Amino acid sequence: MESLNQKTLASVPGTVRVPGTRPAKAEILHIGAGAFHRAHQAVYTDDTDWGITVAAPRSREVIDALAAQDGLYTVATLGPGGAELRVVGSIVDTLHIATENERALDRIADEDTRVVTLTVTEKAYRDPEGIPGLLAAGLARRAKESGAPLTILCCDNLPDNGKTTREAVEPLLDDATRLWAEDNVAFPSTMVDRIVPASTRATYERAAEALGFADDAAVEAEPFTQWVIEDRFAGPRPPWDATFTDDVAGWERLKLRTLNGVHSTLAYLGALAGAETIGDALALPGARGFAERLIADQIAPSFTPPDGQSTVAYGQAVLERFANPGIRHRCLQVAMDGSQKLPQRLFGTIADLIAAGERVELAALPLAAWIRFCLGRADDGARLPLDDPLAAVLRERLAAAGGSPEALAGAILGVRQVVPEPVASNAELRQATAAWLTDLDRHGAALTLENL
Ligand code: CS2
Repeated sequence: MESLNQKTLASVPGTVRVPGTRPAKAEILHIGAGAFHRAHQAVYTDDTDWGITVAAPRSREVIDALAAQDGLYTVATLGPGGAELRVVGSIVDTLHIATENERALDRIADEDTRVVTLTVTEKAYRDPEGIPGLLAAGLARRAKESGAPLTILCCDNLPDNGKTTREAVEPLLDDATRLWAEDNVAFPSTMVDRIVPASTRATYERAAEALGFADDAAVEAEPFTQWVIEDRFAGPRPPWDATFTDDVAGWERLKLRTLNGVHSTLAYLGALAGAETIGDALALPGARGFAERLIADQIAPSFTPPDGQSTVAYGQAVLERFANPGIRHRCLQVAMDGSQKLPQRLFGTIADLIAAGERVELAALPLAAWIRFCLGRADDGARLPLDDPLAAVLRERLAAAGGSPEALAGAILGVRQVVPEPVASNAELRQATAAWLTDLDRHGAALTLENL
């Protein structure tokens, strides 16, 4: 089968939306070629006349597929009425950082580059040799060459993600670049939202069938999409149809604690119970009721949502999105990197509940489910992969704790890089976690949920 590309685009059937005039250059350098970028920022950009160079840090599979297709690929939106397909044309160039480091630095320095966007996962900001180092070296070159202002926009699910990015990059700058950056580089915070499962064979087959051409970079996503951006750009702002605001922190907290918090909760409980997807986990008897209680009794009282928002109503909408039968988001995909995700998804909630003198018993169940997940066996004895940068630390601590639930809870609560005070030393939380661990061990996750 011939591939989708600029030439074959003209023969794509009218049922698939196609881009008009493609952008002539890339004002945006995006780092991280994952499915999320292709279904989120690249789609927002496709509705403008700006273009993107997409850079992959390591794996070159996606950018090679994109390059062979002149940057074109399909997004399938999977709603209740079936799939709606659209070819996206905003990506005009690709770059492989591992083998083209110089070109990557040139692109950061290039005055035509106005914005650098990032989807590199939570853990990438902790590795000074990785993306922060690249950004710092690129900024040094930019400061020396054009000196043109630049916005660096983190689109990863971290709280205060602009500040997190700035704090990862700033210490790596030499004095002259730091001085220049103070006035010329902005790190706005953002809240990004769209459920985008990893592409599977079904994704590629659906795209090929609709297009009549092969598409090795196709992605699929839910209909919902949202982007809230702190309105603090250095230099021009892309004309994205996003919400620009002065206060993005409230939106980040609402999304991280509610959507992502419940996502991780369902991922661990679901994986233990043998559910394949988040939708399957939510359909377990008792799971939806538990998710609703977790939102109403623990997540909602932990913070004040942005003006006009209700955490409970937002949570209900999130659960509807999780139940979308078109979206097959695997529990194991959401479960990965728990040590990097749970601080902002769960421990922040627990810390604020403790500070407010509230009970934390229900919030201890997702923690217990994560601990049991880290032990590596589902309830039916099947092996569960621990895909986490701290896997070795977590395993070692659990092994040293022996089998008692109290000791297991204490072992994980004691991981300083992950669990903040006062969460780590809270006796009620530790006891509740141990009690849930006992339940999970005796009855399994499915029955624990059903018995709630
Ligand atoms: C998910 C997110 O994989 C995960 O950890 O919780 O990718 C989630 O789907 C997105 O944040 C939704 O916007």
